[in-house]
Amino acid sequence: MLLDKQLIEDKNKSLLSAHKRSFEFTADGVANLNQVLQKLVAFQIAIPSWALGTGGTRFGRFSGSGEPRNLEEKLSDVGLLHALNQSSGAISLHIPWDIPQDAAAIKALAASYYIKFDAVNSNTFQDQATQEHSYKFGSLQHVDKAVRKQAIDHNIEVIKQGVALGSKALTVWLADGSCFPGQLNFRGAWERTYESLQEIYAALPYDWKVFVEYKAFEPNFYSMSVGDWGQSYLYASKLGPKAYTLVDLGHHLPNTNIEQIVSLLMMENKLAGFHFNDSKYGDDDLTVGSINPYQLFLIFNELVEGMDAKGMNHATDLGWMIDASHNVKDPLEDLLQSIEAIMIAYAQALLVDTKALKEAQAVNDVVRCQEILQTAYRTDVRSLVAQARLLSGGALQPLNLYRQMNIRKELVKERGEKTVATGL
Ligand code: RM4
Ligand code: MN
Ligand code: MN
Repeated sequence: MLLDKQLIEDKNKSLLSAHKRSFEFTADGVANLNQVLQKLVAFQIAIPSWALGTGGTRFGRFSGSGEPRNLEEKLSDVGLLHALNQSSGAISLHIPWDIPQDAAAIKALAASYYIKFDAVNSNTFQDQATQEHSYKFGSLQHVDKAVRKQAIDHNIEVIKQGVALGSKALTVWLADGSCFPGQLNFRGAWERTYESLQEIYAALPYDWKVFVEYKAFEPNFYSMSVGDWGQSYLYASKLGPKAYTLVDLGHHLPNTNIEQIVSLLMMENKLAGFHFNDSKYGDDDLTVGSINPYQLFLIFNELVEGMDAKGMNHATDLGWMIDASHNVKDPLEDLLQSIEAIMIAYAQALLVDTKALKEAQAVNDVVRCQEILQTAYRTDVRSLVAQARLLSGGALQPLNLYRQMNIRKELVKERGEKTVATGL
C-alpha cells in the first residue's frame, strides 16, 4: 500500500493553523531553532523486520490481521511508516526470519520507499529445520567445535546477505549462557565465544562494523555469556576497532543507570548504537517511552552531549533502531508511537542549555543542574517534532492519519485476516 504525498499534504492543510499556533509558542523559546529542526529532519530510526507483526510470549500469541506475509510486504509497511513520519527510513533484517530471495530486487523495492538497510542480525538462538547441530546449549560458546563452526558460518552468511543489500553492520545477539550453577566454565565459555567472534570479525568487509549486544538474562537464567556492557566491552575492545557494544534498553537489570553506560561507552568510542524499547521489569520490549520517558530523555541528553563533545554526526555516527514486540497493539500504531517518543526525547535533549549546565556543575549547584535538565524535559516539544515532519513532507499527525485512513483495514483486505509475520 502506497500513501499518496498529495493526500498527506491535504490532510495537513486542515491542521495547519492550530499547528502553527503551538509551534510558534514553543519555537519562541528555542535559541537555535533552525539547527534543532534540521537535526530532527535528519534523524532516522530503523525498524526491525521482526516487529511488523504481532508478537507473543511463551504463553501464547494473539495474532492480529493483515500482517505482512513476506519481506516485500514488510518493506511496504516500513514504507508506510516512513511516508507518515519521514523518520523511519531504514529497516533491519533478522536472518533467517527474512532472507531476501533476490537482493537486487529487494534493494530496488526498498529504494522506491526511500528505505535503506540498517544492521543485519544473525540468529543462533533458535534451531532451524535445515540445520545439522542444535543450539540448545549455546552457539558461539558451545563446547562442541562443530556447533561453533555452524554458528560462525551462519554469521558469515548473514554478512554476505547484508553486503548484497548495502548494510554496513552485523548485530550479534547471543542467547548463550547457562541455566544452572556448574553447567558452564565461565572462562571456557568466554574464550570460546571470543575465538568464534574473532572468526566473524575477520570476515567483516573493510567498511563494516560488528555490534555485540548484551542482555542480563533470558533465555538463560543463571549466566549469560554476554550479560552486561562490561562483558560486551571486553569482547569489543579485544576484537578491534570495528567492534562495538550495542545497548538494548530492555537488557538491563531494574534501575541500572543506562545513561552512564552510554556516556562511558561513547567516551571510549565503543558505543554502536541502540535498540530502543521500554520496560518495567526486564526485556519487556514495550513501546518506547511508554513506561519511563524521563530515562529516555536522560539517555538522549548523554548521547547529545557525548556526540557533540566528539564532533559526531547525530544522525549517522551511531546506529538507531527500535527493538520492540507488540503483543496487544497494532504493530504499526505501536511503531508510530515509539518513533514519536524517540523524536520527542531527542528534541528535548537538543534543548538542554549545556553551557548553563556546565557552569552549574562546575560550582556544584545541584539544584540548578536539575532545573536545567527538567526545564528541557518539561518543554512540550511535540510541535517541533511535527514541524520537522512538515518540512520533510510527512504528516502532522501520523497516528491520527493512519486511523482516519483505515490503513489496517485496507491491509487486511489486501493480505487477509489470518496472516502471521515471521519473528518472535
Ligand atoms: C533479543 C535481542 C535481539 C533481538 C532478539 C529478537 O532479546 O533484543 O536484539 O534480535 O531478541
Ligand atoms: Mn535487541
Ligand atoms: Mn531483547
